[in-house]
Amino acid sequence: MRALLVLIFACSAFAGMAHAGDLTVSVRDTGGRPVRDAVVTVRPDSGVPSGPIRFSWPLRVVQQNVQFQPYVLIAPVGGTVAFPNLDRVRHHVYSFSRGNRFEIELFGQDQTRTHTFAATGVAALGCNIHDQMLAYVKVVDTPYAGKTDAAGDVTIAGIPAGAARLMVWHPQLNVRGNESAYVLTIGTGPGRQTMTGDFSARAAVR
Ligand SMILES: [Cu+2]
Repeated sequence: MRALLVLIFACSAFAGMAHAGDLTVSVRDTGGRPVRDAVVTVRPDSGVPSGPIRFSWPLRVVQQNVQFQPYVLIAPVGGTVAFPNLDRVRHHVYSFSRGNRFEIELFGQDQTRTHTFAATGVAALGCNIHDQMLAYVKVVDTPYAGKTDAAGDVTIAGIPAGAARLMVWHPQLNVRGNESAYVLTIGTGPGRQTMTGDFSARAAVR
C-alpha cells in the first residue's frame, strides 16, 4: 500500500513537470547584433509559485578595478545583495532610484556591505567618488528570469505552460521604462522567441 502511494505521488510530480516549458529568448538590436545583459522575465497568467524566489547566481555586486561587476544583476524582491569592495580605494555606493533609494557610505578594501531591495523595479547604482561606475539591479517578483549572455541569448527553464507575459528590460532599450512587454503562450518542451529592439538609448542618468 505504501509503495502504491509513493508511485502515485511520483506520477503526479512528473505530470506537473510535463506541463512546463523551457523558453529561449534571443535579444537582437536593429542591426541584428546580439544584445547582452538584457533582463528577460516571464510571468505566467496562472501566477508564480508562492514563497521566496531563489536564483542560481550570487546576489552580489563586486567593486573591482573601480568598476561594478556585474553590470546588471537580477535580484528577487526582498533579496539582500552584498557589495564587497575588492579595490584598495574606497567606494560610496548609492541609488536614487524610486523605491530603492539607498546609500552605503565610504567603505574600504575587503569590506562588504549589504542592501535589501524592497521594491520591484530598477536600481541604478553609482559611486559618489567615481563617476564612471555604473551598474543596475533589476528587482523582480518572478522566479522565471534571466539575463542574456554575450550571444544575446537566455534560457528560462520550467515555466508553467499556458499564456504568459514576457518582459525584456535593458538600460539602453529605447522605450518607456527601458522595458518592452509581449504576450505569448508557453508550450511544453523547448520554445524560442526572438526580440528585436532599438538599444541606442543613453544609460540612465542619475
Ligand atoms: Cu567608487
